[in-house]
Amino acid sequence: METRKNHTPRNGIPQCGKLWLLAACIALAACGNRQEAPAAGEPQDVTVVRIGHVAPTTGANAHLGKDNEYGALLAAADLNAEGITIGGQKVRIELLLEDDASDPKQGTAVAQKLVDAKVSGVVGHLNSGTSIPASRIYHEAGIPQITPAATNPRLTRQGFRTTFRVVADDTRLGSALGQYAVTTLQSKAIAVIDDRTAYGQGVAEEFIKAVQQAGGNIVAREFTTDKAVDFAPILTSIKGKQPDLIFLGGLDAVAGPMLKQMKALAIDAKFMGGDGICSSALYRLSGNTIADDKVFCAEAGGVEGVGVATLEAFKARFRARFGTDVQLYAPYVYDAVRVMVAAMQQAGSADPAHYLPVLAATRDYPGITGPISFDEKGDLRNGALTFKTIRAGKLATLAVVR
Ligand code: ABU
Repeated sequence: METRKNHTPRNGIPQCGKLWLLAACIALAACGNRQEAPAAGEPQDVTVVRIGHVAPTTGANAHLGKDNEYGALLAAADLNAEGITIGGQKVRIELLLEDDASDPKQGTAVAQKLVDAKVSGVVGHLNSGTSIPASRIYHEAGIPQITPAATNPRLTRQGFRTTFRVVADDTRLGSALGQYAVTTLQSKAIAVIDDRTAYGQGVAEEFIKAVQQAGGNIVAREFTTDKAVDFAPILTSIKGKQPDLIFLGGLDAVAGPMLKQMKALAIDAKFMGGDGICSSALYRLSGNTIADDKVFCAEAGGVEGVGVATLEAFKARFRARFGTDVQLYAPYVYDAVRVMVAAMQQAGSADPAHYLPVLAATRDYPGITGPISFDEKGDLRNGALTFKTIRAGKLATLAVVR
């Protein structure tokens, strides 16, 4: 156990020097201490700080969820290898990994589980549809939550001081993609499909607004679900409207099969989506059917200049460690864990009450995904968007915009 004295210092660790206080200290630790005793065999002067991580590691989005989990594991491994201290105490970061299966009910259940486990903070969730309901639970418990992926604007517009996001939101994403479709890709007749999730519906609506403002025409509006596998009826209907571009509000697990079925139906339109389709897995999920410069998407972040080499070095390290490429959000997860721990270090405490204001005041934290500053809502200030296409089966960067 850590050295204990008869007061609770700013770092939130109850410390006891007198035996008669031990019972009270143990009770206090159970109630509010966010740092745990070292594991068996671990040096006794190390305290454990627990951070929750949530993503869908089962179901259709499991490949994205595992990617996130690996990003968190790499951040924790790096921090532990660096031998960090918080409030002058040696610390080991321990992750509590949870699976929400992209399901809002499971999302709130695991959020409550992490609150009950008294984690110091949570990185996640991946989906807007799980992040939004879970954010209330973290807010009520006063526990900071940083999403590395959920882009629905509502998430950070609930007045919760505990909610943070290290990517751009769908207002920016949908709007930039709508303009890009009309002005850069010169699309005139555009069909829009969304999967009725918080993300898919939101990004599609922002996209439509921007297309119409830029003078493009929406010639078809269709809906599917994030569980659907047969898109032939809506694609057949869309084909009759002869669009030159089809936009999907949804994730790569829907986009991949949809692209395959577009090919089968001889639909030659370009295909566009938000960050949710902008993954290394999309080509595989499409049955390797994507021709060069036919699919366009935007990652809700990005780096330029020297930042590109830093990010590429991370991706190489990730590949060497996990034997797989970064799929999409792992670098943002890595940054989310590290920026949270940096706030704890600066505050000298892993107690949310102490480090939350420091986290909120983060300015220009040097992340591998670019500088991180939060605005008053907990959103990333001045984040980039990276427009990408697929060439020779791989994502290729077209432009980074701010
Ligand atoms: N940002 C796309 C994937 C996650 C989500 O917002 O649901």
